Amino acid sequence: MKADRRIRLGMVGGGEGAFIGGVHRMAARLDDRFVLVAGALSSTPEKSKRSGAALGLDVARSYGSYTDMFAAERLRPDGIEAVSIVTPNSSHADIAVAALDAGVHVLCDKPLCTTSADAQRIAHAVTASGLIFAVTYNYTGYPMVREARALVRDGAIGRVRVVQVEYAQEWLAGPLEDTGQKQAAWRTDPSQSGPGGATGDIGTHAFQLAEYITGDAVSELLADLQSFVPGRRVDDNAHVLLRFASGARGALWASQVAPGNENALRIRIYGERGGLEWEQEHPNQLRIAELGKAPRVHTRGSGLAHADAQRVTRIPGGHPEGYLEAFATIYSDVADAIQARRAGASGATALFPGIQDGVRGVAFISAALRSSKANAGWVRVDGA
Ligand code: SOE
Repeated sequence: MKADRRIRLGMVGGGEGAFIGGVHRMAARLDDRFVLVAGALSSTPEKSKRSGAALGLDVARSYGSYTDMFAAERLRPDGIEAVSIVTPNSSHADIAVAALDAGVHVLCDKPLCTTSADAQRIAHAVTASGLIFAVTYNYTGYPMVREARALVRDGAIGRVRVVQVEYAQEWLAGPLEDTGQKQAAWRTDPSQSGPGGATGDIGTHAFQLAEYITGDAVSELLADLQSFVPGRRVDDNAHVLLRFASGARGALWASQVAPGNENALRIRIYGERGGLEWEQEHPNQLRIAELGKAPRVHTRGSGLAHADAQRVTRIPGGHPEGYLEAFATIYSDVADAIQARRAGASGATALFPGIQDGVRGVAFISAALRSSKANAGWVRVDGA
C-alpha cells in the first residue's frame, strides 16, 4: 500500500459556531496536501468533543484542550506534524509556543497575537525550534497579488512613491455584538481580540499587503482611530498615514462601519514609471498603467502572467478563482516547505507570510494605537 504523503494536521479552535476554522479546513484540503487527524476544537471539553464528532474525527484524537492534544500526539508515531490555530487572537501566543515546544509546525490565523511582548516570545520560539511558522494573511495567496509583487520587484512601475491601501466593511456599522452574534462579540471584546478593532481585524491585512507587494517596510505612521458605534470598546474606523523606509508615502483606511462595502480590500501602488491596482472583490484582474502607454489588465490564468502567479493558478483563465483558492495557496506553500524539510532540503524561497509578517502586524496595531490615543503624531513601527 502506498504511504500517505499528506501532512497530518491538528486544529485548535474552529468548533461549533466558528467561521474561520471551517475556512482553514477547506483550504487545507483543497490541494489534498493535509489530512485533519486531531483537534481541540472548542473552549470547553464537551463542546470540543462534540465538534470533533461532527467532523468525523477519531474520538481518541478529539481532545478537551490543546495541552492534552500536544502531549498525547507527541507520543504517537502517527502524531500531528502541523497545527492550525484558529482561536480568538488573545489565545494565539500560548498555543503557538506550546505547539513549537511540542515540535509541531504552525499555521496561525492573523493577527499573530495581541502584544509586542508575545510577538517576540513566539518569534524566539520559532527560531529556537527551527520549525515552519505561517500567519494566514490569506490575501497574499491570490495569483494577481503574487503578480503585483513580482512586477514591483522586476521594476515594472519603477521606484515606488505612493501606496494607497484600504479595507472597508459594513458589517459592524451597528452594535451587532450586543445581539450575541459570536463573530462580532469576540472581535469587539479587547480581552479576546486585543486592543485593536478594525485595526487588528482588517487593518493588519491591508498593512501586510502593502509591505508584501512593495517589499518595503513601513517605518513610521500617524493614526486617527475612532469607535463610531456607541459603547464599542475597540476602534471601528482607522485612517493611517504611512512612511516607508524607502521614502515612499502611503495611506491606509480600515473601516467596519462603511455601508455598501463587504470585503472591499483594495490596493493602489504608484511608482516613477507606472501604477498598479488590485481589488479583492475582483481578484482575477490586476490593472497596470505604464506612463506613455495605454493601461492594461493582467488576468489570472492567461498564460502571460509571471511565473509566481502561474505557479499558484489552478484552473484556466475566465473560470474565476477566489477566496478559498487563495487561502489554500498559503496551505500548499506551507506543505511544500514541510515536505522539503522532510526531504532534508531547506526549500525554495517561501512566498507565504511567516513569523516576520506576524510580528510586523502586531507592531502596526500597537503603533496605530499609540499614535492615535495620545494624539502622539508620528510614531515608529517597531518590530524588525
Ligand atoms: C471579519 O471581519 C473577517 O472575517 C476578518 O476576521 C478576516 O480576517 C477578514 O479577512 C475578513 O473579515
